[in-house]
Parts: sequence; C-alpha cells; structure tokens
Amino acid sequence: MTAYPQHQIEKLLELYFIMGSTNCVKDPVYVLQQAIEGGITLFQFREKGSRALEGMEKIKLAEKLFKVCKDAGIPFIVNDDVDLALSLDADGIHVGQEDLAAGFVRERAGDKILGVSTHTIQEAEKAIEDGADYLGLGPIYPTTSKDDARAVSGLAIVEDFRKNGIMIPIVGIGGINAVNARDVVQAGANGVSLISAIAAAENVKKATEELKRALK
Ligand code: TZP
Ligand code: MG
Repeated sequence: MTAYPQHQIEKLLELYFIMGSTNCVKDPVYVLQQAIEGGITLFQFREKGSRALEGMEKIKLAEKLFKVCKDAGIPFIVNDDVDLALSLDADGIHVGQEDLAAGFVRERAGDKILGVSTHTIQEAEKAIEDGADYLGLGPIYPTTSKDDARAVSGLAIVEDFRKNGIMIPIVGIGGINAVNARDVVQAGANGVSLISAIAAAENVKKATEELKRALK
C-alpha cells in the first residue's frame, strides 16, 4: 500500500496524463507544462515505441519531466521501469500484465503508488492482493497510441469490475477524449487516463481545460 490514502488516489486519477517523447509533436517539457496549466491531476512517463529514447537520453528526459511535476505538485508515475522510478525517487510505478510482476514491484517500491493494468476480474483480484493502489482498465475505446493494445473492452469492463466488487480506485484508458470522458466516469471509474487527446493536441492547455470541463 502506498502512503496516500485511497480517497486521495481517487482524486489523483481524475485527469491522468500519460506520455513520452514519441507521443509529442512539441517539446515534451513544454507539453507537460501546458497540460499541468490546463489542470491534469497525475502524470505518467511512458517512453515507448520504435523511436523511444533509451539509456541516458531517456533518463535525462525523465529527470526534466520529474522536475516539472515536482515544481507543480503533480505526482510522477514511471511506466514499467522500476529502476528508473527508484533512482529518481518518483511517486509511483505502473505495470501491465506483460511487465514485472506487481508483487515484485510492490516489494521493491516500498510505499510508492503502484498502478496495474488489468483485463479480467481474476487479474484485478491478484493485483489487489499484490498491493496495487489503482487499476488501469482498457482500451475502453479504439486507440492508435499502443502498438500491442488488446481488443476494445468498451465501458462494460468498468461496470463489470464494479459489479463484481472491485472497489479500489479505477482509471479508464484508451481512446478517451473530451466527448466520451464523462461516460467513463459515469460507468464507475474514478478518472480517465489519456495520451493523444492531450499530447497530440494543437493547443495542449486548451485541450486539457476542455477535458477538465467535460469531467465536471
Ligand atoms: N494502454 C491501453 S490503451 C493505451 C495504453 C497505454 C493507449 C492510450 O492512448 P490514447 O491516445 O489516450 O488512446
Ligand atoms: Mg507496460
């Protein structure tokens, strides 16, 4: 379990921005600053894809983005890379089913926030047992931001998890935008996580503000 109380995790998930250099058309540092000004509540550094930065370049970008978050009081989550999360002393780590086992990550991460992507009730129950603080569910809608994305689940996955008594914080992911964000929360999620609706927006701050309004 993380040091954050559950109600605080629920609030942090409201508008959860995820990105890495490959998702941005503009400078990632600028994109993150604009997204923060627009009102994101949590950030995940996810450096993925065929043109993703590696080694020192990845670390340097992570350090810059971490500082932007720190200055703004936005918790910083690292996707997959436990070593990076620990060396930065980031606020949390997010892992999928194909990544390091959640139980192992929880042991290494102490009281950092631990998010786990899950697709079935069984995976969710295991993640909770392993010490997950929140679950990521999706892709809710079609997405082009993840090469190996699974089949679209629709809102049914969120409703189904809640009906089956999964009560820990949940965030939806995949193809979420200002038009459909509210539906995801109404289905039972505590918030939405998104890449392209913010990272690829012409005006990042304005796009984030629109999402914020849509969730009100
Ligand atoms: N996991 C499931 S869908 C997805 C991830 C990382 C990509 C979400 O990106 P977008 O652009 O918000 O659809
Ligand atoms: Mg992963």
